[in-house]
Amino acid sequence: MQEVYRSGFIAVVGRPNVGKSTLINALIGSHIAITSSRPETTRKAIRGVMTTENAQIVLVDTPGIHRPRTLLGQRLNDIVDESLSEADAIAFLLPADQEIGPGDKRILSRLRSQFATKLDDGGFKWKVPLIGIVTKIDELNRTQLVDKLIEINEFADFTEIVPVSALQQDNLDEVRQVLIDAMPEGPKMYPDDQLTEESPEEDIAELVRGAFLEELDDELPHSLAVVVDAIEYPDDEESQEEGDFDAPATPKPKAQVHVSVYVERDSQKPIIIGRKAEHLVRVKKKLRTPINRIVGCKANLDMHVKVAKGWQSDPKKLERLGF
Ligand SMILES: Nc1nc2c(ncn2[C@@H]2O[C@H](COP(=O)(O)OP(=O)(O)OP(=O)(O)O)[C@@H](O)[C@H]2O)c(=O)[nH]1
Ligand SMILES: [Mg+2]
Repeated sequence: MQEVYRSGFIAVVGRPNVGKSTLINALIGSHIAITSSRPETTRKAIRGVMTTENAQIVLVDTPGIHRPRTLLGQRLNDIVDESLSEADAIAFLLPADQEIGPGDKRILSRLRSQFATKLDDGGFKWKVPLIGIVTKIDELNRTQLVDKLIEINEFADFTEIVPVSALQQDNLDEVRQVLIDAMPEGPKMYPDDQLTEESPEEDIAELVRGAFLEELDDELPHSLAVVVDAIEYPDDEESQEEGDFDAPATPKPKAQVHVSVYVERDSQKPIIIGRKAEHLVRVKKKLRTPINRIVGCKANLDMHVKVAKGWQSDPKKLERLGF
C-alpha cells in the first residue's frame, strides 16, 4: 500500500530565545533564519520549506511572544497571530534549561482561546495538533530531562511531546516524524529544492541584520532595522557581449545591492559603523559569498547607515521599514 503524501503549515511559537529559529534551520538543513543569543531576534514570519519523500511542511518561524513595550513589539505579536491563523499544527517550544514561567502560561492561554474548546471534564479539545517541543536538551543530564518531560507533560495537554537539541543535532529525525504525522494529507506545494519563500531582497536584509547582530553587543541590536532599497542586476546584453577579440578583457559588471541600515538615534551611527568603518568592512566581507549566491552573480554591497528617530514606536516609520 502506498503511503499518503502529507503537507501543511506549522507555526513554530514560544517565548523569545527558546531556539525556534535554530531548530527550523536544523530541520531544513540550511541557515534560512537568523539566530542569536539575544531575545527578540526574529522579526518576521519566515517560511522554511522542509521536503521529505512523503511530506512537505512549511515551518513558519515567528517572533518570540512577549509583553510588548513598543509598537514594534505589538507588531511582532500580530505577526505571530497571522502565522497561527494559517497553521495546520502548532509547535510550542519550551527550553529544557529554564523553568516554565508566566510567559509560557500566557502563550498557552492564548493558544487555547484561539484553538481549543473546553470540555465538560475541564479538559480541552484542540482544533489542530499542539506539539510540545522541549529544546536545548544538551543542557540537561538524563535524570533532569526525565523530570523536565514530566513537568511539561503536566503543563499542557500536548498532542505529542518531543525533546531535541538543535545545536547537537540530537533527535531531529524524531521531531521531523512527529511534525509530519501531525500534517493532513495534501500535495507538494513547492519544488524540492526551494527552502524558503523569501525574496532576494528579504533574504539579504536579514543576512545583513544577522551579520550586524554578530558584530555588536548590548542593546544596540534592538535599534537596528535593515532594508534592501534595490538590487540592480548587470545589464544582460552587456555581460554576455561576445566582444571583439582584440579589445582587452573587461571585467564583468557586478550587480549593485543598495542597503539602508537604520538606527534609532544619531549617537548610534558611529557605533554601527565602527572605528575606521571596521564593522561595515567586516560585514561586507562576511556576506560577499552568500550575497553573490542569492543575487546569482558577483555583487557589490552598497550600505548606508541612516537614522530613523525612534522608529520602534512610530507607525509611519515602522511601515516604511516593512512592519
Ligand atoms: N544549548 C543549546 N542552545 C541552543 C539550542 N538551540 C538554540 N540555542 C541557542 O539559543 C539562543 C537563541 O536561539 P534562537 O534560535 O535565535 O531563538 P529564537 O527562539 O528564534 O529567538 P527569538 O527569535 O528572539 O524569539 C541562541 O544562542 C542559540 O544558539 C540548543 O539546542 N542547545
Ligand atoms: Mg528567532
